Amino acid sequence: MLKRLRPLSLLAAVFSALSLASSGALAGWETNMTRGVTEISHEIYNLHMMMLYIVTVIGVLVFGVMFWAMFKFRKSKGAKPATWHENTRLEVLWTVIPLFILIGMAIPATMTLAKIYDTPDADVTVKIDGYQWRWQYTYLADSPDDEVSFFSALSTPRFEIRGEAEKSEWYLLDVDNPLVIPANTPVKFLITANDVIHSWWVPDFGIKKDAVPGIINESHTTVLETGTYRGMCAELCGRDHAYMPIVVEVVEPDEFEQWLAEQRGDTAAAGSETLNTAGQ
Ligand SMILES: [Cu+2]
Repeated sequence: MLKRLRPLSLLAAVFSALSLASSGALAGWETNMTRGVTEISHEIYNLHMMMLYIVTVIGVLVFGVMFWAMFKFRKSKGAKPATWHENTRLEVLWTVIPLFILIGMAIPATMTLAKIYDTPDADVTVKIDGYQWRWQYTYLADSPDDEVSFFSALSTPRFEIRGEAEKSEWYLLDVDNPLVIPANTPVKFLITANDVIHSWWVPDFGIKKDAVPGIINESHTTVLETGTYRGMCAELCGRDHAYMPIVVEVVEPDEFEQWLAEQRGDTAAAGSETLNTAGQ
């Protein structure tokens, strides 16, 4: 009786741990990838979950059969090894079934990948330049005079990094000038670098694109929700690689237009000032 109870109580312990995890008591765990805020990030997330379920079922089945066989046909119970060789039907089955599973996984994965690489027309185009160790954002316009360009650098104070003060909420994840883009609007990114290879990574958008000197990589996004999203350089790019975060403010389209007009005004004012000083 006792012998039968032991595996049962073990099972009960596993189930209570699982229910604890799902009840939210371990909500801080957050081991899964983010669902994100764009159509593509949702697709990537769903794809990831589908794969996870498939491999979980396969794992449980394979290990289940393996442990069941090891337990049931153990030597101490007097099990005798079978002597048969080659079973064509079995071999065809264990080739064909995984083949169909792989095809079933490859089709949706390829479709999502094609969507990631397809760059449709966009209302806003931003050129992203990676520098050691900051980002430059340039809003491209038909006329160069209307272009808006600025640098975005880490704003976490040095004394927080040196441990001389308590670390703020967005320690190493805050910048002086965030990238601003409109919500529910197609935005295209032209990603490149000025010195070494960087990588522009914002998990909530499902974007991680290498910024390579001399090459322009394209990416696009349509963010569905306004808010502040954070990322970081994802390619080891030198001493301060860990100190070049990305902050993107996603705002309503009219708010964005207003912001861009203000930036243009600033750029124009700064331009005329330089002209004036040059004339004097
Ligand atoms: Cu970098």
